[in-house]
Amino acid sequence: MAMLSFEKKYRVRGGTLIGGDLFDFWVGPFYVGLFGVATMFFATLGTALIIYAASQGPTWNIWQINIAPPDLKYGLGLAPLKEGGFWQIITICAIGAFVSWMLREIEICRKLGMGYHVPVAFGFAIFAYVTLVVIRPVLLGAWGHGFPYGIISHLDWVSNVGYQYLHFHYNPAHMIAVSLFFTTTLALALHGALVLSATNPPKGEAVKTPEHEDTFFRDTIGYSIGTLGIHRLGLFLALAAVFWSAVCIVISGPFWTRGWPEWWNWWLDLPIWR
Ligand code: 07D
Ligand code: 07D
Ligand code: U10
Repeated sequence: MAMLSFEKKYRVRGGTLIGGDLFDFWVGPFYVGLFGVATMFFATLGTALIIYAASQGPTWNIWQINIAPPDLKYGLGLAPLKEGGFWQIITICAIGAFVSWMLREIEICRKLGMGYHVPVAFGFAIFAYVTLVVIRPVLLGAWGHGFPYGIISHLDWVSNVGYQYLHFHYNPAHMIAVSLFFTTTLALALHGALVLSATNPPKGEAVKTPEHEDTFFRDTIGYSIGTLGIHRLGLFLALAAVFWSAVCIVISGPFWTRGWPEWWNWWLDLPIWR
């Protein structure tokens, strides 16, 4: 079906989660929906607050703008605007915008009669962000444990928190997450390369079939996961990478307060060595 007639067929009302027909329409290519309006509301307010908070700071240098969370002394309470309050409201706006975006994706999936894989995947990214700015700070008892909003300052936070545990590479969940991220890029490179090699031949040559793709990997490594399987694997690898990232940071502090190299002493302490 050509895209234009397809659009006529599916661009009908229905499939919304709440609100019935309210905002159930398109603006140009964008589906709006109640959650599109909610996304716009939170994103606009959040961005305006970032710009206003930046105007109260010492610099307009895009790399150096820094909107810091409250001092630890405020614990889990509200802070004055210029002492972390902006960060707190911006965090609420960010979560509001991300969750609304995910719900809008769900409505679009429902309209199209598709699975919810994309919103579920985005949910994992939101979960990692919420782990950093809500779950871990709450477990540690202060919003001040969230990361600051700034391009360079958030890198400083990652480095400082890493060294707080002496050597973050020794965090076992970080190892799993890093390996999964590396595996994700390997899988995407193999998949992209394989599909292009089969479906984008030089002019005049025939496009090859999935059997060619299967056979390539059977001849090379003895097994092919298949054309559907590689997409399942890719999604699994990426989501697992983000999940283990959330684990690696949430255990740092709330569940392990010493250096990560020391965690490995359990190996030296095994009774079999005694
Ligand atoms: C390519 C999709 C497009 C998205 C883009 C990001 C903004 C921020 C805000 C001026 C892959 C848009 C950026 C809206 C502008 C202001 C106030 C996605 C693509 C292009 N980081 N991080 C970056 C965020 C965290 C880390 C770049 C966000 C954690 C390291 C960009 C979050 C930790 C490095 C950025 C977030 C961490 C970066 C490129 C949220 C652990 C880099 C991102 C909401 C996860 C790299 C200068 C990219 C860099 C980088 C955005 C969280 C670590 C500015 C929005 C706290 C080590 N991060 N980050 O391409 O060059 O993502 O930094 O959680 O080296 Mg970060
Ligand atoms: C949080 C992003 C969520 C994004 C959302 C969407 C917008 C809209 C709009 C473009 C999780 C935002 C959207 C804003 C934009 C438009 C239009 C993703 C998030 C919701 N590390 N480390 C990780 C590596 C070291 C440390 C994760 C490698 C050092 C700390 C990953 C190395 C020390 C933390 C990872 C390395 C250290 C991490 C990040 C190598 C520092 C974390 C990925 C090769 C001295 C963070 C949950 C991630 C984490 C994290 C990789 C080194 C410290 C596994 C490869 C040794 C403190 N590191 N790291 O989580 O787990 O993505 O966060 O050396 O907190 Mg590490
Ligand atoms: C994949 C694939 C595949 C494909 C694919 C893809 C994966 C099978 C078939 C897709 C992949 C690609 C295209 C490759 C490139 C992608 C990446 C590298 C990923 C990163 C992407 C980007 C960096 C792009 C990011 C762009 C974004 C997020 C778009 C930004 C959009 C907007 C700002 C508009 C969003 C719309 C919303 C929220 C709703 C609609 C709203 C409007 C149109 C505006 C009008 C507003 C209203 C009506 C509401 C009014 C607002 C109110 C009341 C609030 C006001 C509040 C105030 C405070 C003022 O596998 O193969 O091929 O293609």
